[in-house]
Amino acid sequence: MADISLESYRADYPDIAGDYTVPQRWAAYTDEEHAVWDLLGQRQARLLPGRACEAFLSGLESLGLQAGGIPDFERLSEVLTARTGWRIVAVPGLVPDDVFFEHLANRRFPAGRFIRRRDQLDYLQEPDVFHDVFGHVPMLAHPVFADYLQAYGEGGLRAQGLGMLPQLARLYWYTVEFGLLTTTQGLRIYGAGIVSSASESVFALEDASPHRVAFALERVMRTRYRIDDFQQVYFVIENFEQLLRQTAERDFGPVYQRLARLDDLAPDALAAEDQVLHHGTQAYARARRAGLTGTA
Ligand code: HBI
Ligand code: FE
Repeated sequence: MADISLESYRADYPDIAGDYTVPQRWAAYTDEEHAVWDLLGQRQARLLPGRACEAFLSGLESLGLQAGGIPDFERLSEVLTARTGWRIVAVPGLVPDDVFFEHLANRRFPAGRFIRRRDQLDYLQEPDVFHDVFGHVPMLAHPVFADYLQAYGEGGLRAQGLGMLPQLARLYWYTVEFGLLTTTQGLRIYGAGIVSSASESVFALEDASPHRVAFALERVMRTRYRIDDFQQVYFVIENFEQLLRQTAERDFGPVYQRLARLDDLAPDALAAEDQVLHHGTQAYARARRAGLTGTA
């Protein structure tokens, strides 16, 4: 794991604060950086109708995030605060878990300040401003999801010291980043990692390879994940109230006690109690292991 200490960031970000925030310095973005945003935004705007959920699409539209360059966090925060009380703060990249939880618990979403280069449009492990703002911020305009993300941050703060942070990170991963939602029109995406990726926006919904399994809190918290490729399983929620109920005010102590006695599940495993919506072929993952397909 890369060094994410304050000291190591200070070399490139001399004005980093104790909570890892930095000034966005919006005026310093180049025309090329704004053009990369617009290119990514326009590409996703074509793909997402009929794939992303209504809450995401209406947030994207009403916050004006599809084009017009990299947003100014100050102005964006004004609009968002009026809706749900959330603000966007700039950070250099990944921040430590406790810092991340503290921001979320206080309705501040930490967003990377930098943007990927034109030759990295499809693949990036570090969260940049396109992933963080285009991917995450539209959902923060949805009141129930906004409460869920705060509840996740509070749950993280409560869970510190229980030694179960990997399990909590899985909940974030399989909901906030890679979550799917049932609707009367079929499955829709709400996860930021999917909506900010052209290839995964199609794969997550339409490919036969990954499993699609009904969301269950402890099942999700047992499931390892991969950060370097498409997911092998997606978890499907019924609605955002379900997510909020499972997380808000929850005492994670008993959950963790039960989890401590259970083995972790591999990303492609199915469990006996799963409500399987689509039993994946895992053909994509198998081909990747055999080296048959290119890098996504
Ligand atoms: N930092 N900037 C940033 N963005 C994240 O999504 C993030 C992070 N630090 C920790 C983290 N996510 C997760 O691993 C936590 O949910 C545990
Ligand atoms: Fe993210």
